[in-house]
Amino acid sequence: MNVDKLMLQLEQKHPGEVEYLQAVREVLESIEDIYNQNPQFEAAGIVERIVEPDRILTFKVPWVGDDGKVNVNLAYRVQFNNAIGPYKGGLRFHPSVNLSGLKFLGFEQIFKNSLTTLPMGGGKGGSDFDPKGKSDAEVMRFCQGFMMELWKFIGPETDVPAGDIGVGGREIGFLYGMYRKLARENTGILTGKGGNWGGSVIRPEATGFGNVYFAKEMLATKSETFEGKTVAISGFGNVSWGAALKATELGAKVVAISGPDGYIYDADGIAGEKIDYMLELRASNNDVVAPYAEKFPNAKFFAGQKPWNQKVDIALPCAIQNELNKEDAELLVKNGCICISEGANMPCTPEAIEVIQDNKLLYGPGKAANAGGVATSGLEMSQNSMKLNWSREEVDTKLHSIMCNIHEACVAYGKDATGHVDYVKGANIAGFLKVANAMIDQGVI
Ligand code: NDP
Ligand code: 2IT
Repeated sequence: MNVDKLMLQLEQKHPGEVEYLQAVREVLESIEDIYNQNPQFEAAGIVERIVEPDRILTFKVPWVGDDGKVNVNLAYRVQFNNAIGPYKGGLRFHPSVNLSGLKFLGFEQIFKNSLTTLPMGGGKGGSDFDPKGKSDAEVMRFCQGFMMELWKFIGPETDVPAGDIGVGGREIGFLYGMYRKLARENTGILTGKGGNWGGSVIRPEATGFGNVYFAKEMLATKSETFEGKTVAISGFGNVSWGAALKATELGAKVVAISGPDGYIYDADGIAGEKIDYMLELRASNNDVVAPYAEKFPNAKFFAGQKPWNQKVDIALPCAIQNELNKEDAELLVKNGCICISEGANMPCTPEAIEVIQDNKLLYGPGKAANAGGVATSGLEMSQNSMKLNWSREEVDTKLHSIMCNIHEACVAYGKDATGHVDYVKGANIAGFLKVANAMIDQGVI
């Protein structure tokens, strides 16, 4: 394999799909050596096959607003690779959703899901529908319209969607209700379900908890812990909420959290009732963080800024792709940050990653560090298959051990002669090998 040549061909085939091409290049660069040392991969055309999705479903979702007007949104499901299990990955409802974004997310999901050691292939879907500012009834009608089309293409052994940005418990409920009606079945076709209709405990917290568990393992390689450390987190969504809870529990102080309007800095730490207040703000359907500084006057609000210009020990980007750029990385390094662990998918730009790695910070890439969410989805699927529910302690113990195993896999494939661990390389190689070997075992299909 020649990465530059392959990338040139892909750029010609998929012009303008910037995020997808970015995600593919990173993986190919990591696996290049191991790929070329093992000619069976080239012989089976693994790279040419793995970079293209098995299929992409595109459909429209017409729905009626509360004002009686008809709206039409575009929707997709990218079924990327199912060599090791049913397609698995979230649904994103956000105005920025387009095919390039979903292809990058579906591609990353192949390797992330492989790293969890659970039998899940890679997929992703979503729509440019914006749940923000919509009434519950509007969200329900949209979700019902979305599922009216998608239900034919998913199933517990075929494709199992879940949440992502803009898709949480409420949306999963509306989607599940429509599936159940159309298919006349109660099966585990979605994860992130409610606790009394097939959901798993810990799934809401799992991505954030898992991210902190992964960072804890990285810190331990330097004989460090979360105890007494300061933490900055971006986004105030599902992932950042779980990360803030767990980091606080482990003795760290979360001093900055951002929303789309800017970030708040609270030297006293954002914990307890303050996290509850953040949840209230989020439930307001605006996702703003500014009012926090009015309620807790020791805190300061920085309009339109990112939390990466604060001096912190640990940074957890948990909002969206390409949100932490080269300048942000330089600031974090300059201010003495020792660890960056990605709760979001691909939040650091390639230039930022270069700065972070050149300065040898502990850096956990999303496909390893945020795999706790989908891992717990896998545990939800197991419970659905058995028609049993595990306790909170059982699920959390399994999640913790999966995150430790992912960390070990990254170390196994990412450690160099000096003892430094390149977690990007480690995660990409470990995730790739399992899927590639499965594809070889199963022939050219
Ligand atoms: P949520 O919808 O719960 O929250 C995301 C929040 O981040 C929204 O409030 C959004 O606001 C805000 N946001 C968007 N862009 C920015 C920005 N540039 N700066 C600050 N805030 C911003 O999504 P999740 O928490 O579920 O997802 C967050 C990230 O984690 C995504 O990258 C997702 O792919 C990833 N992830 C999620 C998993 C899960 O289980 N949910 C699992 C693994 C990864 P707005 O709507 O205004 O843009
Ligand atoms: O990016 C992700 O891993 C998710 N949004 C969770 C996917 C899942 O199927 O739980």
